[in-house]
Amino acid sequence: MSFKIYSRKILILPMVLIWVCSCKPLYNEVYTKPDLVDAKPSRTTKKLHKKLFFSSKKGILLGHQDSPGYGIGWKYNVGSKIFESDVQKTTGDFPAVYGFDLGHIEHGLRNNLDSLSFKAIQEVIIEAYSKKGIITISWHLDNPVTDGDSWDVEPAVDQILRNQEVWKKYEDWVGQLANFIKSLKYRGRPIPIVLRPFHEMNGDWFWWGEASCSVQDYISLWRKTVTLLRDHHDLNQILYTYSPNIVDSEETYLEYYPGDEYVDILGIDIYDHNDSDEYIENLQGNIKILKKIAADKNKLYAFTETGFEKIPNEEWFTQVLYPQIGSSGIAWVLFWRNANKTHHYVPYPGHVSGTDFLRFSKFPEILLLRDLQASKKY
Ligand code: BMA
Repeated sequence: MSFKIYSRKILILPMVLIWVCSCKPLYNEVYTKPDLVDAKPSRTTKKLHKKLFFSSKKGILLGHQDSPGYGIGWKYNVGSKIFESDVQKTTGDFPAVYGFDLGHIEHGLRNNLDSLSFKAIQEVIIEAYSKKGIITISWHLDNPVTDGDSWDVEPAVDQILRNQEVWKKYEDWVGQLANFIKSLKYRGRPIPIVLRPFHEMNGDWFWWGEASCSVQDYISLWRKTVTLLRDHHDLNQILYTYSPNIVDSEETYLEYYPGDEYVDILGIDIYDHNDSDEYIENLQGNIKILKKIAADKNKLYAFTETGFEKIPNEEWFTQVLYPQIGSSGIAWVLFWRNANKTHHYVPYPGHVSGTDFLRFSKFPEILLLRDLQASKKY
């Protein structure tokens, strides 16, 4: 090796190092094969994970619950194939992420718990996916012991795990869920979904919550549910997301954590209830916690539910939310559903926060459907 070449290498090496370090993201920018909950994920699922990885380097995907299902003053008609969204009506573009809830699928009913038909959900999911949208599903299932709803906090997890009859019933319910997920296909291929089971477990309002079951039982329920979906029903199109409600430390975040091999994405649900600084403080603290754990575990992280009901603060999106999440590395933010004029989380035409939401949607880090459609990488 001549001295000339050697010295050139000496010069190049530090420059490369400086360049690499200056681009260093929150965690490894190079996409390495992830250890997913499913060791044999469908090709579409692998693609989805990769897409979320690269889009999260660019910005945060805007999501909305039930977006093409209904909005203020309109509802999707089965068979119509008319794709609408209050997000589109106020920003000119559709959401990148589409949330749906499968509560009541367990009973084989026609409609979900919010009166949206499963047929409608199936049709709009296929349509959203065909447009390059990302699908996330939650499940507000009823209490299998009392047949009350998700908010019936009568203990049930203990019995699911230890009472044969209740276990059998639960198994059947998961079977109904699995059948619906299996029906989600596009061009013959499975539509990948981000599943967010048993969310907000550290709150006391669901039967799988802290007031109604032990940590160990919660973890067993999660693991058994994954095993049923993945191994018994052979569903290979799911990324599993763990979504506690606000936490105050890394320890509390991980209290109910089912384990690295049972979770693909780390989520958090936080709402603004009173337009005070509390929400901002909660976001700052919780995003820091989420980022730290995600970096340690090398997992993606997302803001799996948020919003300010009715959005009475006309600058909430740009002044309250955006400064906290803009450069957070969060993969997506999901606003809750637009049920009616007293229960909605994104503006509709004529809404007092419409202009602000439009401004929010135009920030370069806020990614909508067209951004997904335009990118080759995600
Ligand atoms: C809650 C409310 C309820 C709804 C439930 C499940 O936050 O929106 O009206 O039934 O989510 O979607």
